[in-house]
Amino acid sequence: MSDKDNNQGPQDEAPKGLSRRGFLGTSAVASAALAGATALGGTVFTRESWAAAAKEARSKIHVAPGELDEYYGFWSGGHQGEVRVLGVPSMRELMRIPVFNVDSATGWGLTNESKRVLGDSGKYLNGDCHHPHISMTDGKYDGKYLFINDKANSRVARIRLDIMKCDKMLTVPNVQAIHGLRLQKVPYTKYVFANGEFVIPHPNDGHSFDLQDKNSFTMFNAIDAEKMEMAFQVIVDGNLDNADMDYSGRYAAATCYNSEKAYDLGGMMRNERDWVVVFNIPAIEAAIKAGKFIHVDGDKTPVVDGRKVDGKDSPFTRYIPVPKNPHGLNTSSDGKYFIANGKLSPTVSMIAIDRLDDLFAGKFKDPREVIVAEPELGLGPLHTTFDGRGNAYTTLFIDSQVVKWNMDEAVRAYKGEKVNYIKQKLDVHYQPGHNHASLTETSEADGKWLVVLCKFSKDRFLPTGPLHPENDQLIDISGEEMKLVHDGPAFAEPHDCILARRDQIKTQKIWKRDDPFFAATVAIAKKDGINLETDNKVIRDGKKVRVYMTSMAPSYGLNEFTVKQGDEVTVTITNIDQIEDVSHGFVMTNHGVSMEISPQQTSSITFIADKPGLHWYYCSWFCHALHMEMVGRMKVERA
Ligand code: CUK
Ligand code: CUA
Ligand code: CA
Repeated sequence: MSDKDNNQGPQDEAPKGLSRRGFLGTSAVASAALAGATALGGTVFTRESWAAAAKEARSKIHVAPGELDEYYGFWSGGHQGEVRVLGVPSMRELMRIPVFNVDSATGWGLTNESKRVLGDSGKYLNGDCHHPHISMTDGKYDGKYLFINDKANSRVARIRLDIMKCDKMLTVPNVQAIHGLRLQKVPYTKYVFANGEFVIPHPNDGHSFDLQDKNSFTMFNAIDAEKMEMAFQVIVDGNLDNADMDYSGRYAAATCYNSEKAYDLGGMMRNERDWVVVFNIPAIEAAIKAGKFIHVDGDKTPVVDGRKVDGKDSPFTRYIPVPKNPHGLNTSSDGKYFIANGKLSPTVSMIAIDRLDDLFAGKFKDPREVIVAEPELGLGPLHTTFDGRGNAYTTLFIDSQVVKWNMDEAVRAYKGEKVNYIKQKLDVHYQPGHNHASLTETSEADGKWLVVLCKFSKDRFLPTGPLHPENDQLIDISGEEMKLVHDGPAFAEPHDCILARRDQIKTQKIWKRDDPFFAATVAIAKKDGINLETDNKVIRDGKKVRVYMTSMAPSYGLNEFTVKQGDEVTVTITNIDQIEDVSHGFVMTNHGVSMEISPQQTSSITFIADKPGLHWYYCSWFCHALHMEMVGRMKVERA
């Protein structure tokens, strides 16, 4: 075999036939092989079996030219701010959906349509997305929307999956850094739940910087998924990290790593235990319906207080102590457990959801009585995912492994039975954060694919200077044994991804003329008496000039238009092509103006014509053999 045949192996200096991990340190590979060997009855790789395994891996992920992937994958673009659409298992990138970033190709952040979605928050040019999630009905993906958080500017965005464009964005009031984001699964996604991560003083106006003060807190946020408006907020003790919801629609849960309300690392690690906070959604709704709510810092969102008073629980929350500084919170796809991942502790804590009614009813002396197992998995457990066959897969950040373990057996072991719940440990490359199995956060978890999002790629790819790509690895989990089948380099930094069956996502091939995405632009045209599908006209309105034109490959409806220096020019283009894939663009040279106009779409962009002279505009999407000739001129007369 050649080295590049070896999927887990070396591309350069390592001796032939040895994995690089083996080359770097025999201990790592030995322990992994041993872990594998114990679980799998002694698989020891030879040079020949590596080659065979690599060949088998290639055959599994190979999607031939013209063939389609089985799954859509939606990847968070991390602090790059976008959402990326991949095909799985090929791991080919299909599309990028700009959300919290500015995108030159589509004009996101530049066009009037996108600026309306961005609203006031459009002044920020950065974002940091972590958690993409698809709306559900009866615990299954309904393919309508994808929601994603922006930690950097405390926002939540919604993407319409029929057009794969962001159509709503909301800045969550009076919290800092929206991190954990999850959706109501049952009966349908009525609420988007979003965690405000950092504790801040209220009002945050500089009157105090004291986090121990009782007016310093953060909030758990519920957003109306359809309206994309705030539904309610819940004040909590400590801070909030990750979240999830159950399959009954009653309970949501979140991890807290800063129960100390500390300012720094040392302080945040002081307590031996932090907690999982569980929210009783019907109790919160009932209080709000009965008018028993407050307002925070002058905002109109109804707020209830979920903090303990003198050690006494509120009706809205329960705090379940878990080992210090937990991270991921995952609901098992069988609906039985909330699983809090230990991070600093080698364990995960399994909370029995069917004990939460009794917990809220005050039937337990110790809230930890809802914990039915705390299996020890390895170093640095961050996130857990499920195969629908009773197994869970947890990333071990420090060990650079994914551990497959059995949930029932972990519960039995906690009761004292002698059973080895660990099924397999697989090396991943390296330092994994999230992992995600196909359909895992729905009731249809199908146990086929596992994506592991590794924070470090080190030597897995051709070097790219000091900044390395991340490494999203694809693992086949359809059999007894996990098998690594693909390395996928990714740019900064997908925290999380989700997979949906391709039949669950239904997209439009061309725009509908009455699409709400550009309805406000259509309304302005209507006021100007313009028929967007036929008219090519310039409307002058004082210093404001509105230029309307059509586009049809390979020409614009207007070859030229004239304005005066200093005019505010709005160019509105309607692509009257009906043919799938014939997108046009509009770029005004030297004006920072660029946008996409796909078939039957209307797009508009506004700029100041501040330079007298002749300025060419051109089509930026290659639409026709005569695409280069799809041009026009803006004549700017001297003021
Ligand atoms: S967090 Cu990034 S690895 Cu934001 Cu879901 Cu755990
Ligand atoms: Cu139109 Cu290129
Ligand atoms: Ca802590």
